Amino acid sequence: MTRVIGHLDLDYFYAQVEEIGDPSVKNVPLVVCVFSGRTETSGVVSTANYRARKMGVRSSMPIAVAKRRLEGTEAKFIRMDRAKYEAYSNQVMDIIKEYVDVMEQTGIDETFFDITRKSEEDYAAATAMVKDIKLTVFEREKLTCSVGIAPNKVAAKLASDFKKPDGLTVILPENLKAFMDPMPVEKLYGVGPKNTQILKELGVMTIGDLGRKDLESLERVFDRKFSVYLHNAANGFDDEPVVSYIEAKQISRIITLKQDSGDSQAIVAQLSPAIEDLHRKVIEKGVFFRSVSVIGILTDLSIKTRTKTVEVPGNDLLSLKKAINELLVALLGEGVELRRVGARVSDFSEAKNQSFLSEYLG
Ligand code: DGT
Ligand code: CA
Ligand code: CA
Repeated sequence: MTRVIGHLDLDYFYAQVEEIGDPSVKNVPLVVCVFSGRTETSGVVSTANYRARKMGVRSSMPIAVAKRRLEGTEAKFIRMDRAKYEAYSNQVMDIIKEYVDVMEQTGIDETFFDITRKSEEDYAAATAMVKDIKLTVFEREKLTCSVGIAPNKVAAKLASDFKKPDGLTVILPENLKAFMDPMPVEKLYGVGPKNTQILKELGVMTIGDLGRKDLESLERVFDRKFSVYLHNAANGFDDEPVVSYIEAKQISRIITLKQDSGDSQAIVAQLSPAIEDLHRKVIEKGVFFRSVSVIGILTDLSIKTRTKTVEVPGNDLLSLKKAINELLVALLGEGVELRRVGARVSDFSEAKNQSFLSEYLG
């Protein structure tokens, strides 16, 4: 079977949403800022439109630096409004869901999807389907995105990043190696800055270089599982299924950590916005949940889950955070490092008596 896997990423997402709200900013450099509040310019750039990027503005750059680069222009600096972007994100994800067999959302503005069955394994049909998805997202939400289609997730992710903005890159199975080989090795999914450094010291610059390394020499520097993953992925073999974390009977959010970590406090700090987002969804759906889970994706890409179930269903944010913290500490107690981490609630019942809230998971 040849799989047909897609990866979709919305273009300059937060800034694009801001352009919808105020079309007058479309023709000027636009910077979405996370103000820390200390002084008028303290804080960092969340993202910027392409006009601002052309002048050297980048995500996570200090706002003061961005201001200097955009001096003398009519640049606009806007405060980040995450709730607004989440609303757009949810709308877009709902559109994609209508088209695909399975969807795995991996961030506020990106998702994997599997359309093997819907396209009957035909890349021409798949391409037409994705064009339709892009058109519908644009017509309904006025947002552009970039999409990659390929026989596996690793390649689909590379493909969505290949042409931006408003790109569509289709990698046919027979072109997979030719497409991947010249790419810088750090673009390969799962290869973070630390591993890139190690690989470069081995003389591995491109994915092609990595594919030519034999397994034994990789195993000298990485553990077996990760070595096998690297070797296979670089040669175009990746069986990782598209897994829907968000099924009808559960709600979940998953994030990729800024760097691999085994420190529960550092992880919770990064996971918090996702937990709050998940909680908003719970309230929106009007459900109580009985089970809370933490999903950890380890550095070797294996998955560990911890679940806590209680008698009395609830939907209280503080208790939810407390439960996730406990589960995470238990999971990390085994001495593992996480690459990605997620939170999930399940076992739903209809929300009714709000007085249960404070007791939940207490
Ligand atoms: P793209 O995909 O290259 O057209 O540009 P974006 O802006 O969509 O970049 P992406 O996909 O990496 O990130 C999606 C959103 O996440 C982005 O619009 C703003 C937010 N974001 C990305 N990087 C940072 C960061 O370093 N700090 C903060 N606060 N937000 C970020
Ligand atoms: Ca994006
Ligand atoms: Ca993204």
